[in-house]
Amino acid sequence: RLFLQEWKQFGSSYYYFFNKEKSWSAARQDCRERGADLVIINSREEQEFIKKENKYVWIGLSDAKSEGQWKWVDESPLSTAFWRSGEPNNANGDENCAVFSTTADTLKAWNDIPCSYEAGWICESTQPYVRRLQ
Ligand code: 2F8
Ligand code: CA
Repeated sequence: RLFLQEWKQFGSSYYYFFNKEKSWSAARQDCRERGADLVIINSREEQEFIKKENKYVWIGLSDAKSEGQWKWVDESPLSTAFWRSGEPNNANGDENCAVFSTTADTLKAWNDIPCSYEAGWICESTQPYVRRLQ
C-alpha cells in the first residue's frame, strides 16, 4: 500500500518533524533514506516556520569537520544565523552539532551540543516522501 507521511509544505520545500530521538548522524541517515536531508535554514521566514513546531530537534548544521566553521549538510556556509545568546560555545570542547532548542520569546533558538546526544530531527526535501510498504 502507499503510505503518505505527513510532510508540511513551506515555500518550495517539504518538512517532516520526527518525534523519536536519535544522534545527529543517525537522524541524518534517516532523512537520507527518505530522499531528504536534515533541514537547512536559509531565511528568517523558515526559522519562524520551524519555531512554530515547538520541538527540540537536530538541524543540518555541524562544525565537526573544522572547529568553528559551521556548515550545512550541503556544505554551504551560514547565510543567516539564529544562535541562542552565548552560543555556539563548544562546551567541554565537544559540541559540534546544532540543535533547534525553542525559546519562548526570541527567534534565536540554535545551540551546539554533542553530536552523540539524542534529539528529534527535521528532514527537508523538495518532494513529499511517499513510502511503499509490503
Ligand atoms: O548554558 C548553555 C549550555 O547549556 C548546556 O550545558 C550545560 C548545553 N548542553 C547540552 O544541552 C548538552 C550547552 O550546549 C549550552 O551551551
Ligand atoms: Ca552549546
